[in-house]
Amino acid sequence: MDLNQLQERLSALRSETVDALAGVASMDELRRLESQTTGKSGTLGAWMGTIKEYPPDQRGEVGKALNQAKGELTKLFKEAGERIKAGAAAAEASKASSYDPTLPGVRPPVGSFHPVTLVQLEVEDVFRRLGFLIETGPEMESEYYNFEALNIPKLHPARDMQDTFWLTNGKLLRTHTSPVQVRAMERHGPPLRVLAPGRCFRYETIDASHENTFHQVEGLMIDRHISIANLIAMMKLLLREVFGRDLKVRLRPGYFPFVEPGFELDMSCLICDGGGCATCKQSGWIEILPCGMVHPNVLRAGKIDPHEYTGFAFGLGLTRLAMMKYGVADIRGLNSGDLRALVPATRTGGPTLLTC
Ligand code: FA5
Repeated sequence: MDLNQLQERLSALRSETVDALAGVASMDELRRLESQTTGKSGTLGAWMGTIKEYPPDQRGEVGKALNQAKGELTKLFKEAGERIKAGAAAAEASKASSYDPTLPGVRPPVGSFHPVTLVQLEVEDVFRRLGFLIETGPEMESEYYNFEALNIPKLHPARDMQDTFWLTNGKLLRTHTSPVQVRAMERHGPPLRVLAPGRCFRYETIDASHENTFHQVEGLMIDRHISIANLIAMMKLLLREVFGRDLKVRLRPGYFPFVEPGFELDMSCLICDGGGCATCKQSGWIEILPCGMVHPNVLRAGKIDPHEYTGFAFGLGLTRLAMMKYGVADIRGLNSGDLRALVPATRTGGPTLLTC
């Protein structure tokens, strides 16, 4: 194109840009248009690259025309940018002034602790008041603490009572919270009052009352002259505090190698009121609190003299306790991640409601 044609095109580009800018409402759009017009690969940028194609005596004129157009266009883009920014600020200001503090607020979503956590906190509370220490132990446990120190040597048939997840490093996932007993004896020595809540794992068939991952709370009290009477009083107190009333319970002999004598404390199933249902396997009773007097071999493993000290221990099924307290008929609901499982706990007013 010759110089005259270039000048006509520059003037057309100027008026097209003015028209286009009138419809631009955002900074993003503005930047896009600017780059298409004055950017290196935009219309004007391309024309700038043609200066050397003009005869030498016209190049000065061409360059001057192009630079003048670029200056004018740049000014137009700058003014449009200021206009857009001022518009956005005004819109923000008007939004702020339309805020009505008398309108009702929007209720934030609230959550609750998991039912098992709620019951655990309650149990901890009861025992803390009685001077118990809250202890934890490892979930990946050694064979020694999970079995041998608890008077369950290798090849002892009692190992079959708790189907075990063995790990490739020779350790195992603890099958109960009882390993914390000997760990606590070693750490603190007698006299001793310890409560150890935690997760346990068993390789077993899952049904309405059995999961392969569940929670227990271990309790251990060792002192001079501790007797079965102390054990029974403590178990009754625990259930009364958690349920807020006396419950129908039954105590029957139970075998656990780490206690002698051993007991099973069952509570009447609160899902069916003792009538029989899938949760209690139609028996009307839920196994919840096995317990007993600590076996002398276990005291010895914990470096405590059984001639001087006696003690009791219990292994509360915390997940089942949560099911009874909050009316959860199937244990699988509690581990499923289904938020509806939390609703009963929220309704009965857990100790803390968390704002998400
Ligand atoms: C034990 O685990 C013993 N360590 C308890 C104990 C401690 C006895 C101290 C004496 C002295 P048991 O296997 O019965 O015992 O489990 C204890 C409780 O854990 C049961 O009563 C039950 O409430 C709960 N439980 C056991 N297996 C499961 C499971 N698969 N799913 C949910 N809860 C379970």
